[in-house]
Amino acid sequence: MSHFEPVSQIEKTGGSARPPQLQELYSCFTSRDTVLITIDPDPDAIGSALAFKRLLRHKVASVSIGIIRQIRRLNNLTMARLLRLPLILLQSPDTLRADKFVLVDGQPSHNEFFSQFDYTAVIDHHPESQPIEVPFRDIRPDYGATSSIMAQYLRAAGAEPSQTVATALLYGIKTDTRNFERHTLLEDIDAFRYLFEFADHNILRKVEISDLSLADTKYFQKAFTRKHVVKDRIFAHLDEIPSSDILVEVAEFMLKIHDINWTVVSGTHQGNLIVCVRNDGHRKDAGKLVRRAFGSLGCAGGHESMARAEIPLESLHEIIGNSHSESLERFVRRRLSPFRKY
Ligand SMILES: [Mn+2]
Repeated sequence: MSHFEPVSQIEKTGGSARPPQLQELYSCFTSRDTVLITIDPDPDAIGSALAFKRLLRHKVASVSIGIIRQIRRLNNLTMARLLRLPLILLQSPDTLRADKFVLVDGQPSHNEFFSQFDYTAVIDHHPESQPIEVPFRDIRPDYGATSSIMAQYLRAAGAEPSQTVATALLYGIKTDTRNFERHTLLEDIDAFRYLFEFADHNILRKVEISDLSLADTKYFQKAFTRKHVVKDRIFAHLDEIPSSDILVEVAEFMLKIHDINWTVVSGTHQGNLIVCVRNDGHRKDAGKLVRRAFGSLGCAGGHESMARAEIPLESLHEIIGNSHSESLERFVRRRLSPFRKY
């Protein structure tokens, strides 16, 4: 969950920067407890849960980590596989049995699944959307990642993180702060520096670059075969696509090409033409361009460096007379031509 707007600066320290309340936390658990940590499995949540499990080692009878949905992102699947993460999919009532429940990187009000538990502890960095009444809570909305908070708990407990825990926490911090380009505190950087020497950087690198499935490669092939270069813009139309994610992957990849400052990758999905635009963000406004080009036809918008439009093929039919592949391709290229004046 990312409720943060991008900011391009590192704040010195947050109002909620304070030492972790370790003894208070420990006093909520006894050695007979079986504990279930529930998470929505994104990297920050996974890292935080592993750290919490480490914190409770030898303090309780058992700790398991339950995920409320299957992991689908390929980077996260790669991490789960390479680090052999002990994640249980919470489905049957059987998997939900425990004496105490913990929530990290989320709040009970964030989804219905979480709201069914009586949590003993909640640690999170999202703004408190509804008052959280649990025995132990540590909410620090100014932190870039919950993983940074959890790294502080590990340090306070004198619990050296294993390679697995450190790698997952590091990836959590890198993902949620988008490598410190988004909301970041000095505390996040501090946690990063602390974890760095414990992590497996080969695994981390493989996890970070594992964006593609083998099936995706045919869209790259198509993009390179059908690409049109107009000045510093590259256009590629991929026809029917399984999801718009592949447009993002191709558009971001093609931005690596020297002298290309804009990439425009389009395709059709569920009766819509989807156009994905990327640039380097330097004195450019992709959102504005896309709104001007397509705003009257469907939904269109974005930021300086990234934008997207979705236009129902039905309404396009009226403008271009058909929805043939070549017609759609030409339509996008004309509307986003660097020579077009708006
Ligand atoms: Mn997070």
